[in-house]
Amino acid sequence: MSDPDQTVADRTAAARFLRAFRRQGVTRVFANLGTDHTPLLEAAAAIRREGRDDEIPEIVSCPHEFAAMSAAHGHAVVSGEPQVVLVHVDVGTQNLGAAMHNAHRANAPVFVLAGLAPVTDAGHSGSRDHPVHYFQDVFDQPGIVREYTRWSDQYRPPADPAETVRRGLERAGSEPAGPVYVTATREALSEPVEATATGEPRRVRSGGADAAGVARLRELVRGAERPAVITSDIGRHPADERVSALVDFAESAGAGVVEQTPTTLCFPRDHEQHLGFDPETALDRADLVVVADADVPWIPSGDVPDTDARVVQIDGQPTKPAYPRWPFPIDETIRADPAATLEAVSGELDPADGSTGREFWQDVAAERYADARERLEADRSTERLTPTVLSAAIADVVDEDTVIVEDAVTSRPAIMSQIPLTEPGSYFWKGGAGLGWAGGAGIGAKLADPDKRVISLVGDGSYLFANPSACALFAAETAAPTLTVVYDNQGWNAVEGATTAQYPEGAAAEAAVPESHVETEMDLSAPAQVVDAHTRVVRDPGDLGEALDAAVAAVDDGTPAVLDVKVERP
Ligand SMILES: Cc1ncc(C[n+]2csc(CCOP(=O)(O)OP(=O)(O)O)c2C)c(N)n1
Ligand SMILES: [Mg+2]
Repeated sequence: MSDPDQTVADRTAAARFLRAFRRQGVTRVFANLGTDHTPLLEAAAAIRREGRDDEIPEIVSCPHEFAAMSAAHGHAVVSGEPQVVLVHVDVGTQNLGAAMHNAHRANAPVFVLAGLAPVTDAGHSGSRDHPVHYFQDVFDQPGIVREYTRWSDQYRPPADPAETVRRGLERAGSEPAGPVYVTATREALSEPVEATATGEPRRVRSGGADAAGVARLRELVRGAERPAVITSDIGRHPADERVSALVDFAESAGAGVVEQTPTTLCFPRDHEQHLGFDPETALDRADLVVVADADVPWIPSGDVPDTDARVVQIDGQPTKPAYPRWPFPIDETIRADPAATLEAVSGELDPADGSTGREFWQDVAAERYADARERLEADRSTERLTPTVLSAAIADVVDEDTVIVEDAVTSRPAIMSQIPLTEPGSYFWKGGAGLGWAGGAGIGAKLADPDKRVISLVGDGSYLFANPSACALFAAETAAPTLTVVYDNQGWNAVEGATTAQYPEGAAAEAAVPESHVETEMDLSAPAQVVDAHTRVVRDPGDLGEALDAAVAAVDDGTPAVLDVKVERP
C-alpha cells in the first residue's frame, strides 16, 4: 500500500480540486469552513507538510461568507481574474446572500464551491457523524442561488474534479461573466480519483463590431453634431485600454460622456467632456446617444427620455438576458464589445469633424464643474459637515495610486462630483443593490493590488450591513489594510428620500420618516476595534484634514483605519 499521506495529498477528489484550482491560476480560496470541508483541509495540510505549498491555493479563513464573496468580487473586478469562494452547505450558501446578487449584476467572475450534507449514514469515512449532518440536508441547495449563477453542477466521483474546475472557471470568466456554483459531499471529496488530461478554461468575450457595424456607427457619428455616450461599465478590466478607447472616441467624435451608475471609472472625472452622472444631461441635448455597456442607461419614467436623438446600443449582451424586463427604446443595436468598436470608429474619424460637439459639451461640463465648486464653497463658508465637504477633504488624500471602493448610497453624488478620479481602475461600485459590499470588496481590491491605497467610502447603513467586525478581522488576518470612511448621517437617508418622493405631502414626510433615523448615539469606528485598528469619530469639519491624514498614514503603515464622520443629510 502506498504512503497514506501521499494518497491523501495526491489522489483524493479534494486534493484534485485544490491542485486544479492552482494550476488554473487561482492562488487563494476565500473560505468559510464547516464539517463538509474536512477532506479539503486534510489534503491541503498533507500537501503543505510535504513542502509543496505552491501546488495549491492558500485557504484564507473568512469570518463571514458575505465578506468572503464581496472580497472575491472586489478582487475579480480589480485583477480581471476569477476568484474562488468556499462555503458551508445550505447555511453558508444563504450567508452569501446579497453578495451573490451583487456579483451577478456586476458580472464578477467567482467560482463558489459549497459542501453538501453527507449522503451515507455509516460505512464511509465521510459518513454522517453529527446531528447537523441531518439538519443541513435540504431538497435543493443549489436552488438557493440558482438565479444568480451562470452555471451550476454537483461534483460526482469518479469524475476528475480538474474538469469541474476548468468548466466552472470557463463559465465564470466568459461573457456574460459571473458567479458559478459547485457542490460536493464530503464522501465525494474523500474519494480517490484518477487524474485525466484536462485543458484550459477558455475566456470567451465579444470582439469589436464587424466592418459593417463600424461603418454604420462612423456614419452616424459623422452626421451628428452633439453625440453623447452613456456608459456604466466600459472601463472594466483591462481598464487602461478600455478607458483610453472611450477617451479617444469622445475626443475625436466630439462626444460628451455620462457615467450612469458606474461600476468602475469609465472616463476621467476631470475631463472637459465629462457630463457627469445624470443621463438626462445627454438625453436632453444630444442628437446621437450611444449606450455602451450599460444595464440601466436611464430611468424611463415621466418624460425621460425626452430626446430626439437616435439611440444606438453597443453591447456584448444587448437584450440583457439577466433582466426580466428591459424596456429601453433602442433605435439601432450593435452586438459587440463597445470599447473595441469605439476604438475602431475613432481610428476612422477626422478629429476636425468633432469640433462642434467638443465645444458644445465643454460648455455643459464647465457649468457642471462650476456648480460643484460653488456647492462646496457654500457648504464650507457655513462650516457645515456635509457629504460634499467630506468628499472634498477625501479628494485631498487621493493620489494616482488610490483605489476608491464605494457603497455610500445618497452620499454618492457628492463623492462623484468632488473626488475627481482620473486613473483607470481607480473606482469600483457594487453594480447591484446589496448593501454591505465595500467591507469585503475593499479587502479583495487590496489583495489584488497590494501597492494601492484602498479607501472604502460607505454609508452608516451600508457599513453595518458589511459585518464590520468580521471585515476588520478578515483585513487583519490577510494583512490587507484599508481606510474606511463612514458617511454617517445617522440612518437610512435613501429610505427617507424614497418615502417623501412618493408621498411628498404624506404623513410619513410630515413626521420626517422616523423609521429612517437612528436616535441612539453610536461610534461606528468601534466595530473595527476587535483588532488593533486606527479608529476615530469626526464631528467638526475643522478636524477633517488632520483626521484623514492620520488615518492614511496608519493605513500606509499597515494598520486598518475607520473614520466615522458625522455628516448632515444631503
Ligand atoms: C442588503 C440590503 N438591505 C436593504 C436595502 C435597502 N436599502 C437601500 S438604501 C438603504 C439605506 C442605506 O443607508 P446608508 O448606507 O446609511 O446610506 P444613506 O441612505 O443614509 O445615504 C437601505 C436600507 C438594500 N439595498 N440592501
Ligand atoms: Mg445613512
